[in-house]
This record gives sequence, structure tokens and C-alpha cells, in this order.
Amino acid sequence: MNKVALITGVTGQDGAYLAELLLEKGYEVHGIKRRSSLFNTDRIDHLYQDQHEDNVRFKLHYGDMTDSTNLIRIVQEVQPDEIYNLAAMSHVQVSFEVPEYTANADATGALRLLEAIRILGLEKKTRFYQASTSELYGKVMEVPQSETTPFYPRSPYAVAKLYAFWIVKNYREAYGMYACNGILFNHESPLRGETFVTRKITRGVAKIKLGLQEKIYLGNISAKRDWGHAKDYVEGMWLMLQQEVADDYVLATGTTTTVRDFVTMSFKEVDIEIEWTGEGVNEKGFDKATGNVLVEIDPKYFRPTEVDLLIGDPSKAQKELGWKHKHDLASLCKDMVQADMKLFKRDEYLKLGGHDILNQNE
Ligand code: NDP
Ligand code: GDR
Repeated sequence: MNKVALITGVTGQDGAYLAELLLEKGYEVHGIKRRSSLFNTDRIDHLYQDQHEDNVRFKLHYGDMTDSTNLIRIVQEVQPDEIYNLAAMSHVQVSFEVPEYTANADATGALRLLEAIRILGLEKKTRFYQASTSELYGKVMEVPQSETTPFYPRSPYAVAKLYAFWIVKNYREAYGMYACNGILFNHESPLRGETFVTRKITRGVAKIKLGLQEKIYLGNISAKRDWGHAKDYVEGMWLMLQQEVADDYVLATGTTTTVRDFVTMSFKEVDIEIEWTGEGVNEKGFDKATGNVLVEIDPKYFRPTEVDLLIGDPSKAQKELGWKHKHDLASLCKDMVQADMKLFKRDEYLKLGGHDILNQNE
């Protein structure tokens, strides 16, 4: 019998990589997607299987983390061996704009799923993974940050995720459920959402290189993050649910880099050397060869409270799960810039008269 997994947030970056991984491992994979006025399944379209065929192993259900009856019905129908709760309003800055919704989806949403498991009497059958985050550490209390570092969340997103962290731990202790928190540090990929800083940068770099954009506007470029590749991190999520005893684990690379250095690295991938001048909001990055300013600061991207430095200590996951990241930041950056160059080549072609060329050929 194939194992059955249910993934919330299957249309997101991690959901797509995890669904792919579990299908490769022979699982039957169910995903929850939200109704949207446009198609929102771009990241998983390659996994789609015609639902009329026999032995379909990838199925989607409409649902929402704010709707408990819907979640109970899906869990009842799917009877999952494993639930991966990846759905969330996951943008830290946006959470300052929609704090109540963020709490509803990210904090109470996790509770709704745990309760669905209880209500349906699946506590002994269904294992639960919660997408916890390095944002829980927030204000720097110690470095590197590990499973024992105290939390000090610095955004409505992080505060909502703090509730989810503790409710998962509480249900594990109260009801003996196999429930884990993966405290994951930032992980990126060519599938990363376009408004997270790495993807915003690699898209901007590709567009600038192809003559489709003049400059990139950023916020706090002195922030430091421990960036890994999403592909490595979904493997860690799966490993957490395959142990004898449920526990919480940090996944990280153990190295940290400023946003500024990520910008410099990304431009280097397209043979542009960036030099930095000025300070604070007046800091600028310019092309050493042409003198053109390619990066400027826009204070609108500053957050009311910031997380200045994240650097994780993944030694518990390495020791107990045998997990280790395979991609370093240089290869991640290259992967993302190359993918965005490929993506925007078509736009360059259209800008250079591709429409006319196409029309002439008709
Ligand atoms: P994404 O933003 O790419 O994906 C989030 C997913 O959640 C999307 O599928 C989205 O649907 C779905 N979603 C959002 N709100 C709801 C809702 N109310 N009901 C149902 N589904 C909803 O995030 P990532 O893939 O990057 O991250 C996955 C999880 O891991 C998130 O919980 C995030 O907070 C957490 N995390 C991420 C880290 C990272 O660096 N990527 C690090 C640590 C934790 P739609 O496509 O319709 O928007
Ligand atoms: P983060 O990721 O907040 O760490 O949350 P993000 O890429 O949004 O920001 C990283 C750092 O870059 C700074 N920054 C900017 N950020 C964005 N988005 N846009 C900008 O223009 C910009 N300029 C500078 C930010 O201030 C910040 O310091 C991600 C999400 O995936 C969360 O869901 C997850 O929990 C954490 O990672 C771990």
C-alpha cells in the first residue's frame, strides 16, 4: 500500500518541491489549493495527472486554512498517514498590513488541522509536520540559533508562527500525537515567490541584463540571512516524519550573507561588477563598467521591526536525521539567475520586435 500524504500550501514553493519528492517516493499525494480567479497551479502543473486515468497518485482539493469544516472534510476523505502543513500567509512585511488574517491562517490554521486529526480519531495514524520558521528567533538573542535558542518574534507573521509552534508541541505532549516543528531558515529556488528578496533580486538582475528594467529598489540590504535551497529542505521535512519519536529540528546551512552581498553575487552571474557608495537610504549600487546606478534604497521596503541576523545551527538534524544541505549559496544564486534569464528572454525578444517578426511570418 502506498503511503498517503496531505500537503497544505501545495501551490507554493515548498509545496511543489515536496509533492515532487513524495511522488518520487511512491506516495499518493493530496494537496489543498485555494480557489483563485486565475490559475494558481503553475508550480505543480508538471505533476498533474489526468484524473480519469487509473492509479492517479496526485490529487488536488479546494480548501482554505481559515475554514475548519473544509479541513475536517478533506482530512476525513483523504485519511492521510502524513500531513505537511505548509500553507501560510508567508510574507513577513505583508503580515504588518494584514495581521489579523495572518493570525487566522498561520496560527489558528495550524490548530484547525490538529483538531481535525483529533476529531476524526486519527491521533495514532496521522503524522504532522508544521512549517515553523527561523523568524521565531527574531531579535538576536544568540548566534548561531539552535533548537534551544529563546524566541523573540518581530512581526505579526512570526508571532502567529509562534502560536503554531507551541500548539504543535502541546498537542504532541497532551495527546501523544506524532507532530514535529521544522524550524527552517530561509530557503529559496527558481520557484521562490517574486516578492521575496532573493527572487526580486534575481528577476531584477535578469531584466536589467536584458534591457527590460533600469534598476532595483530594495529596503534593508544590511540584513543577514542563512539562505539554502528549497529542494534540500523538503527532504528534511520528510525525514522529520520518518523517525521513531517526534521532535523539533532546525534546518539551515550554518552560513550567513547580507542582502547586499547577494545582490553583488547575482550581478556577477551576468558579468556585471557592482560597486557600492553612500550609506543608509543613500546607499547605491552602480555598474563599475558604465557608472549606471542599478540598485537604490526605497524606505518603503523597511519593516517596522526587522530581524537583523539569522544564522542556524543544523547539527541536531545532521546527527539525528542524517540531513545535510547539498547546495551552497553560490550554486543557488546561479540556479536562480539562470532560470530568470531564461524566463525573460522571451520578453526581450518581444521588445526587440518579436511581435513584428511573428506577424511577418504569418
Ligand atoms: P509560499 O508563500 O510560496 O506558499 C504558501 C502556500 O500557502 C501557497 O500555496 C498559498 O496558496 C498557501 N496559502 C496561503 N494562505 C492560505 C490559506 N488561507 N489557505 C490555504 N492555503 C493558503 O511559501 P513557501 O513555500 O516559501 O513556504 C512554505 C511554508 O514554510 C510557509 O508556511 C512558510 O511560512 C514556511 N517557511 C518558509 C520558509 C522559506 O524560506 N521559504 C522558511 C521557514 C518557514 P496560493 O498559492 O493560493 O497563494
Ligand atoms: P524573510 O524573507 O523576511 O526573511 O522571510 P524576505 O526575502 O522577504 O526578506 C529577507 C530580508 O531582506 C530584506 N529586504 C527585502 N525584503 C523584501 N522582501 N523586499 C525588499 O525589497 C527587500 N530589501 C531588503 C528584508 O528586510 C529581510 O531582512 C522569509 C519568508 O519565506 C518567511 O515565510 C520565512 O519564515 C522566513 O523567510 C524564514
